Amino acid sequence: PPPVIFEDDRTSVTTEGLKRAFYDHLFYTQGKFPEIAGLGDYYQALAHAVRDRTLQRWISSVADHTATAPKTVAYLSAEFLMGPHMGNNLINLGIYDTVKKAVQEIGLDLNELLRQEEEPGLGNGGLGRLAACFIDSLATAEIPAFGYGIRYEYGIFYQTIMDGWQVENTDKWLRHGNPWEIQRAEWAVEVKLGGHTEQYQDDLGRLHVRWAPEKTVAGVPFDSPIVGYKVTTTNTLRLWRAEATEAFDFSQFNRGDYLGAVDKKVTSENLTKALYPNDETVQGKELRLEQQYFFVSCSLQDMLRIHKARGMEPDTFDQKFAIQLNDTHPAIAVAELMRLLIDDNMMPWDQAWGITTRTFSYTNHTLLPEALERWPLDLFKRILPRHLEIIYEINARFLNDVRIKFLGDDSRLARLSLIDESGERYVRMAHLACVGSHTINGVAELHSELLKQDVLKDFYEMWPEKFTNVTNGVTPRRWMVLSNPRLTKLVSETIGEGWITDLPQLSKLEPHAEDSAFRDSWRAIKRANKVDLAALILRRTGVAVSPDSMFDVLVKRIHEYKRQHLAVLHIITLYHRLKSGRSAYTLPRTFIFGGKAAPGYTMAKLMIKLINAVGDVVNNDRDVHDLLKVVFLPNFNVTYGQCVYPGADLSEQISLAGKEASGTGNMKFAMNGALTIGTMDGANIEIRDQVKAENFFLFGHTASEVHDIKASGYRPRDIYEVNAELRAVVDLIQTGFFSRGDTDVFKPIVDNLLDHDPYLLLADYQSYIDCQDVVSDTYREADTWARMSILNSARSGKFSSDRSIAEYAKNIWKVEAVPITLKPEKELYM
Ligand code: 8GP
Repeated sequence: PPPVIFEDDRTSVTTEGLKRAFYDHLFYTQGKFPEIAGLGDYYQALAHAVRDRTLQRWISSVADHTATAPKTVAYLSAEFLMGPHMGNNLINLGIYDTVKKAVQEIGLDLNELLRQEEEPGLGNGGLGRLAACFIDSLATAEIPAFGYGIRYEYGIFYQTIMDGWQVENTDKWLRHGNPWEIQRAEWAVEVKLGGHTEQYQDDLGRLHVRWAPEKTVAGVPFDSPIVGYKVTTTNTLRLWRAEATEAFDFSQFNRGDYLGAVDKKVTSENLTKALYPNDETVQGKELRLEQQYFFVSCSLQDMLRIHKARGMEPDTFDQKFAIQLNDTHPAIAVAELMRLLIDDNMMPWDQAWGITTRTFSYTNHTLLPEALERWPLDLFKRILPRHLEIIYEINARFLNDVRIKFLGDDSRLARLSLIDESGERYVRMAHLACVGSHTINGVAELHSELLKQDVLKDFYEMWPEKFTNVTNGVTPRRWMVLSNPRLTKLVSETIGEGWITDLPQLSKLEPHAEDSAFRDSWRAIKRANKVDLAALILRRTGVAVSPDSMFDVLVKRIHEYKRQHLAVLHIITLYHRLKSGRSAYTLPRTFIFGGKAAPGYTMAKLMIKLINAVGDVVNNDRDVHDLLKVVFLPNFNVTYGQCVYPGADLSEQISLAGKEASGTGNMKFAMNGALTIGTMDGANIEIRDQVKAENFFLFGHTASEVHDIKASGYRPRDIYEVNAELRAVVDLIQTGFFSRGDTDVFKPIVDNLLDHDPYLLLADYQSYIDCQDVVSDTYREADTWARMSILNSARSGKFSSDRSIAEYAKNIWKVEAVPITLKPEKELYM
């Protein structure tokens, strides 16, 4: 039935107003009427109606920021793994329930509409998702901020599983358009690439350098609103898309080479075509360096434009912008800001360098050596000739300081140099980031310590005062309120709603752990969430799992250091015990895996195949009596995470100590009441500190023990020889039991474990198995488990990204909240 209410208020949030807006957009935006519209149209109509409701706040924020020019954060990140926008916007706008009702009255189901959204998967994993949580917290804290990144046409690949193997498919997330973005063609900028540099004299006879590029591409910004939770502040996520510059098209066109011009156009647009799907390994590809430089140059030019538009000169830039480098992907910004200040704004070197080093700070996200970015010098010079000159100059001045501080220490000079000259020459991006930043931080206490002791030791000795820690966090808006409405309702009814923006208030739940009625409600919620998760699993894998079994979950990128295969050794251990009649009763467990392997990472792909192969055998063996189920949920992403974390009983955080910088999934699980089995790694240590040892299942060697084991010559095969149960387990894989007798498939895994085992699976095996036995015994005591579950959630307050952002704001960025007054629409558009 058509709506009847017509209001003047174009962004009314009454049910009637929302229904009217929905029909308006179905008609005027989608060009459809109900009889021919599909679910996709309904989603788009609703999305536009919701976007309209962000605009009054968004424009009010921009208007205030423009007028008062407050110090602004620019979070530079090659990845923003946002996940679906709609649900989050409904929560943060405070209109979830009204919209649900409006949609219902129209005869539709909000959840079904939410499922229509193609999630923007513009990130690989932890690093990209952290950026998304951080911009949510920035807006909620009312801090003026931009997220700057790349608008990849194809995000992280879509994973399917065929015959147990990962298959990658392109992620066509933009195929139905993106209602959450506004293209700002008028703020496009030009980015140079390649060519050479030349010196010239100005009218006063001073020498300058000019960059004569081989080509230029245009960067076009696409803006999405980032609405703070129940505040007016709405910040901007500005993602850049590469396009051909008009100048280019024309020059070729005029020479009559029309197809050549089109070809060039395609080449330019290739720049932002696809996200590199590698998590923690570098791909020394030219296109990747171009992507990095492209978005950095676009973003810095944009900030300088805004700065000038606010009536200020470049010499005050550092007072108005704090730029965070999310890992080294944007580290070229240090040289680019220097170039813009020196070459384009004619600023003297020392002044420019002062501004630059007061502007940047750098977050490191990994200790893995294979993730440290370095670019072959020749490649770098070919693409960024001017930046190489600037880097040489930065390096010369820097090494001079080193020489003075550590006289006579030549090997230190070689270690610290921005240029690696030990063999083929490389530009070291982490070094550039360290030299150009006033603050350097790791993402959990252990990680920040290890940075100082190991990866960045020489920089720590040079500038100890630059180093600090900011432990990661995750946004409770997406990861509790949106993902777990049942728990949110119970918690808010029990302690009020303050926890949503002040997560430590969850501690008020602690006394309720002793209340049996509360524990019953708590368990009923977990059970209902497990029913939902079981339904998702059935839909995506065809495997029926019982919500009465323990849901034991390991979801994250697939990597040897994260040790998904250690969890597989545990599964096979239980299976072997059942088959050999060694345990009369095993607790029913459902092992749920999810995560993507980098397409070129053979071992990680083999780990996926192993999980599926074991699942095939175990799930179908009648002797097991459905006590064990193993599922691999394909294409784990933010959307699935929202169903997985709330439905987990046990969170597996089993990386080798000293390898996982922080982890953030561990925090999402704990908040939602899962207990953790984990090593002393990353933020696990801090989670255990908070929830207390008795509510955490700890196993494995510590980082310093790992160091000692390796130093004294680790021989994994010795462990295999003496541990009979482990031997039986490895032999099952080795003899082809899970591969229909094929002894070749899993040979690389087995050989690696027995002869190298760089991630010490065998050294941690027994401790893990023993710990898992304790987990099973504890889970059998449903009441004990519920108490522990409540305490985990109640004590997870530290792990809100609001806390992380408050620390960055106060200690690193020196920025403050700028409350925004909502202006009447009429005032804004007149
Ligand atoms: C990740 C770390 O592995 C993880 O421990 C941490 O929680 C997360 O960053 C956020 O700090 N690192 C990466 O995701 C990473 O290095 N990704 C590569 C794509 C660069």
